[in-house]
Amino acid sequence: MSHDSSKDKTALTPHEIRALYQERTPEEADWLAFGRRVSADRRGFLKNAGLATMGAMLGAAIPFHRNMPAGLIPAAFAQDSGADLMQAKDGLTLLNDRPLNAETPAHLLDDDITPYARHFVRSNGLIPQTALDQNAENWTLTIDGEVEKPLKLTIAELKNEFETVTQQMWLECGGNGRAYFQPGASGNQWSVGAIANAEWTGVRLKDVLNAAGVKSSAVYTGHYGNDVHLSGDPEKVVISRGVPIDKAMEAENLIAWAMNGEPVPALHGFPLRLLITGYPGSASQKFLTRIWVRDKVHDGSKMTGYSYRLPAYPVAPGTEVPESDMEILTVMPVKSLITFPETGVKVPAGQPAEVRGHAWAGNGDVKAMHVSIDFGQTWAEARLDPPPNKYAWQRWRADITLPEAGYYEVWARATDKDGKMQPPVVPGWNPRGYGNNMCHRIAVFAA
Ligand SMILES: Nc1nc2c(c(=O)[nH]1)N[C@H]1C(S)=C(S)[C@@H](COP(=O)(O)O)O[C@H]1N2
Ligand SMILES: [Mo]
Repeated sequence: MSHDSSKDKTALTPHEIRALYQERTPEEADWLAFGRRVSADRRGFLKNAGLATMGAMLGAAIPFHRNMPAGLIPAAFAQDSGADLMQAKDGLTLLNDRPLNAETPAHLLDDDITPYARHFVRSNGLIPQTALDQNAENWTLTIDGEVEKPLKLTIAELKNEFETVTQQMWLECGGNGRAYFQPGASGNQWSVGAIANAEWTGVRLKDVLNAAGVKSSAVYTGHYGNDVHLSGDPEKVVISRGVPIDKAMEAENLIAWAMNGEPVPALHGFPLRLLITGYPGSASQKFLTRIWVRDKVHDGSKMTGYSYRLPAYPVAPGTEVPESDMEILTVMPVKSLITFPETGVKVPAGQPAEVRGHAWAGNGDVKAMHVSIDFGQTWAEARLDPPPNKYAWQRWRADITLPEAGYYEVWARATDKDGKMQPPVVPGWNPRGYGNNMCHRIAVFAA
């Protein structure tokens, strides 16, 4: 394809535009894509035909075009809508397409190992070009900061120099259940489906940190990826969270290159992603490029303010909590899902019917599982399998018999190893709607 003809400029697709900016200097790409010339002060004013070209492609005039720096790909072109990537997903509910966020209805999460097609997607920025192109050729992971020997590892070195581990790991967004808070909280309105349990392959985070030699001054990790900020500004960090160093050194955390036996898909962090167990999903950096070992609590993007933070004390719904009273959300609370049957199902009255799902807890194992068919008046113990490995979710099953025709609800309640249970109502209101672990319930009609 030739980009040199001025006639067919409007024919460039967003993909072709991105390719130009990858292959050429920003100035060349500006000129080739839009006829934009760099002015003497290098701010690259768009003029005449170039401005008209970009405006035509955007479908709108650009009032502040004089402020657009050279080499800035308009964010509107910086990524395809994502619809193409979502086509391989099966039955997910799209909450936002820019950034791409989609959750999975509970009844589609019945598999023990969540297939790619049903794994929720949570993006804070745009999927990086390297992931879209499945290009891991020059990928490196840097470990630096409070370490004896900073490392810069290729994926081949990770694979060759450390023991490979494959294990199931659940991953839940800290905002899962946000939709049920009253008053509501801003952000993606996740209902129950920002949870999944895939099988991940990689190396232990602990082994890599030990190879770098963690200094006694280490306090926290800070994670970085190469995804693109929604503004398109390469200087802005999309999200950079971290965990206390003791948590980071837990044996089950992984730096993974494969999910369910395939290279980590673009939507889930190609080519490398971190998996921190038991913490909100935001600690599990996708598109992982760097782990900065800090001598203080990490203060990266979305570590501070109200992001992924809870009030240090219980507050009444709607309270304005001062920022200084907010604490980092760490261990995720105990929780469960009913994945079979689907809500609204009809079952015969007076006959046993199977109900089943999964249970998980941020502090490790789930100890017990109960179900109720009478709005929480009585609870019957369900059969609960041990996890195949620590921090995989656990299968539970129960047989229920609905005594006569009518409307029932099945409620499910998990109890963790410390005896903490899921509440029947939304717990702990907080300004941004994190950590809702209320019992999952489904409607069942007996006939
Ligand atoms: N680089 C990067 N890593 C990230 C995110 C992101 O936007 N960018 N989102 C985080 C959040 S908030 C969650 S819940 C999980 C979601 O992982 P998934 O999209 O693979 O389900 O990734 C985390 N890691
Ligand atoms: Mo999240």
